[in-house]
Amino acid sequence: MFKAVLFDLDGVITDTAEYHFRAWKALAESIGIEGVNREFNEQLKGVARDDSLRKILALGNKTVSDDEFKRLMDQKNDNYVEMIQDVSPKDIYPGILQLLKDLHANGIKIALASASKNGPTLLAKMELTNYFDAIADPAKVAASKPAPDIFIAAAEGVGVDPKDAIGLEDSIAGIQAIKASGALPIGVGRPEDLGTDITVVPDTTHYTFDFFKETWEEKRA
Ligand code: B16
Ligand code: MG
Repeated sequence: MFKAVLFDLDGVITDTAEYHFRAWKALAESIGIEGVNREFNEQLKGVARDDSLRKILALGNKTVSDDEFKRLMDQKNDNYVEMIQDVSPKDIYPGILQLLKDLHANGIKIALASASKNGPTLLAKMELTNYFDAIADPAKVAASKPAPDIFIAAAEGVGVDPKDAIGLEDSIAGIQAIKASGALPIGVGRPEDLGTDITVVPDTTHYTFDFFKETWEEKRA
């Protein structure tokens, strides 16, 4: 049986992946870069703020000074932070609260493995902080997703070997990170985006304790 579940946040616990997309699109357009559409956005999902900006600048064949780079990251984040002001418990994706309760009741550790520096603020706004036994700090990990570091840190935070954990993700970078950590990925989204070699569910209503037990039995037992 698995001992921990490592949660991504944006796109797994709530719909903030959509706000990240809108904020990056607006930022790109403000510097004359078109093409940050939903297809391109799949490459940004789960990717840290600086790495996301690098990908967008590469898309537009643009180079900027270090000062300008920092200013652009701040501009995107200020816009994003404004968008998430009204996030509340109503915005928790269907099934997630019940899942957290069931995991807790069954002694399964719960950890956050989000790349977002806004993660703790969002958990607080959704009144979910108390369910988490550990929150990995993305500022303290060496390499961002698709590197496994944040999932390894999240597992360490709850004293569990990543091999004994399930990782939840909506992004291809995050799925790669989970695989590299040794945890078992269960993706939410489309197999064509996340891979046909792993378990992928279409939405978070499928994220149930029973389904996780079945999947673990099937893949790991
Ligand atoms: P921030 P996750 C990721 O969160 C987002 O998917 C990604 O779009 C964002 O750029 C990244 O966090 C950094 O977020 O700019 O708020 O620090 O999916 O890992 O929960
Ligand atoms: Mg995500």
